[in-house]
Amino acid sequence: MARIEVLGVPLDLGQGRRGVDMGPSAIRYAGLQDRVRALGFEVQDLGNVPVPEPEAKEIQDPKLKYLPEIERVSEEIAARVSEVLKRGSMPVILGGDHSLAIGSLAGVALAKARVGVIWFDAHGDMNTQETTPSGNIHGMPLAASLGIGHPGLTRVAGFAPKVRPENVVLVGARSIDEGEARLIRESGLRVFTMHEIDRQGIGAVMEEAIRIASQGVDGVHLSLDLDALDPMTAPGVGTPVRGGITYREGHLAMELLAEAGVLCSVDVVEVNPILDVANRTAEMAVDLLCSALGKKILPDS
Ligand code: 6HN
Ligand code: MN
Ligand code: MN
Ligand code: MN
Repeated sequence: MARIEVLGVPLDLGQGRRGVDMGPSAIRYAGLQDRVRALGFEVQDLGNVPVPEPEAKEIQDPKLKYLPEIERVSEEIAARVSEVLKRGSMPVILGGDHSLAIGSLAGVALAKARVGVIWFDAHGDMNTQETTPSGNIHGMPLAASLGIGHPGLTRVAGFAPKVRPENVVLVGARSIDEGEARLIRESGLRVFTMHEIDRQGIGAVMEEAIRIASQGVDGVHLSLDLDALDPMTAPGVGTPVRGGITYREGHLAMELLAEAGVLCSVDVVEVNPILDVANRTAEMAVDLLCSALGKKILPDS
């Protein structure tokens, strides 16, 4: 029986709004463990990685806010995630802001020779200290994983890059900063914006996304930023952008991923219960995760 190990990362240093550090609790409160067990998985919760409070720290570089703290947390996440994979379990990392993906992908890349990535997001997360409009590191994790940006972020776990652009797909984008648009074009990763989803449909987009991410790899990492979804469905996020993926598109996307049988690890990030309506976003996160893990409306047996 397949085993899932859950790791919470109450990280809010990568962005400016408090509350996303409560994401792991909110997702657990939404019934994560029972819901995943009901699918037939063995589930172990490893608890949370320790994360410093922003009030106890000072910002040193306004273009890379809380860089030393995020580096340290990333190293810890990387070590923990690679251990989970080496035990033969699937890590599910609960955020926390999206900067935690620097560490989680580093951990996956430590354990696997070659990994593909499907990055669900309203944003590009392809900024660097040179292009960032905010100085928030949660706008940089995809760039960092591709080896672009500050060495403190790109060289987590002692090596770079973690993934090759030909195996990276960004799905759901609709808010890309000027500088990161240039980096996206130069890096050569594949982007399916909301425009492509509207034109081709989420089914066709996901089939192509899965094909690209899984070509020649030992596993595909899903980095699920809840702001990829429309704010009507997932209001509890720090950087909402209207015009996003619907409830049904989100589920179909996850179901196709489950059918492909390529997933090795998952991040669920940017859930902010303080900004939410009655924990709706964490519940959506658990619903989507269950679909990604194979939940069907009408089970086979
Ligand atoms: N996220 N592009 C904006 C920035 O500040 O760099 C927003 C980033 C949002 C990141 O949602 O994970
Ligand atoms: Mn905190
Ligand atoms: Mn993101
Ligand atoms: Mn985002």
